[in-house]
Amino acid sequence: MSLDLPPDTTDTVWIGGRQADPVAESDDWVWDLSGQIVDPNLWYQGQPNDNGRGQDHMCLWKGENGLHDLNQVTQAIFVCETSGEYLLC
Ligand SMILES: [Ca+2]
Repeated sequence: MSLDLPPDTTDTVWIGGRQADPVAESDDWVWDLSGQIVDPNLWYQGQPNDNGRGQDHMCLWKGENGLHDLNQVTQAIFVCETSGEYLLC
C-alpha cells in the first residue's frame, strides 16, 4: 500500500484519521469514517511523535511514504479515496 502523494499536490494533505483518545494520549489511532484502528505499520519513520503536543490528527506529507500526526490548526486540503485514485477536496 503506497501512502505517497502525487507530485502535483500541496505539501500536506489531511486524510481523515485521528488519535483515538487525545485527552488520554492513547497510542491507538482510528480512521474517522470507519472507526477502525490504524495499522501502526503505516506511519512514517518516527511518527506519530506529537511534536509540540496536540498533534492528534493524521496527514500525509508529499514525498514521504507514510502517515504523520499533525496539529489540527494546520491548513491543508483533504484527500478522499476513490477506486484507488486520489480525489483532492
Ligand atoms: Ca508529527
